Amino acid sequence: MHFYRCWLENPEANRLLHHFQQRLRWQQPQIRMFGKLIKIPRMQAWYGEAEARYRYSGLWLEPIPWEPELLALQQRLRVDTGSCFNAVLANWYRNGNDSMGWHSDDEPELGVEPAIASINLGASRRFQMRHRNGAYKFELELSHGSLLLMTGSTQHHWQHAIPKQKKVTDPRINLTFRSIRGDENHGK
Ligand SMILES: O=C(O)CCC(=O)C(=O)O
Ligand SMILES: [Mn+2]
Repeated sequence: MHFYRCWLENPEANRLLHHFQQRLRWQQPQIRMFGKLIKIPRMQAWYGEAEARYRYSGLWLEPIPWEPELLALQQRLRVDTGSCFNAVLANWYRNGNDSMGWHSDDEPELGVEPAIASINLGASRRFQMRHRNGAYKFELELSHGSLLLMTGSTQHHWQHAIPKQKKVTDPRINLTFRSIRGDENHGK
């Protein structure tokens, strides 16, 4: 795992935060939890190449074709990380009441040791990580303009979460770039 605190300069990060808040096609899908349908506690949008269909918390997401600023970030990530991502899940936490529960990004569509590049814009939020064996837990502060790169066996051994932070009033956008394998590769 690598963390780059100042991957984007402040003026660019500010511009992108406003751009994505206004321009992405945000939705608040429902998921089934304990037999009930509930809205996820944040807004979400899935962009990328046509083959990048993704199952996330039991939802099938059809990608919206790349938006120019998302594509520009994808190209920058290819240069900086060497990974070629074909899709991005955008999460908009409107304030500290929005959150994401414990999970790992280990869906079969992502392959065995997925690289995931996570860009942060807006309010700083706590990113918690816990080892599956229960022995270790730590957290990072994901600040405006930072990049978190998760690679190798991270998703296999660790879960992560964004807890609610009642005192946070500002919005945050997180972009997790992923590489989804097409249907023909599933199960191999
Ligand atoms: O908002 C974040 O930093 C985490 C997002 C995340 O874990 C995900 O989209 O799978
Ligand atoms: Mn995740």
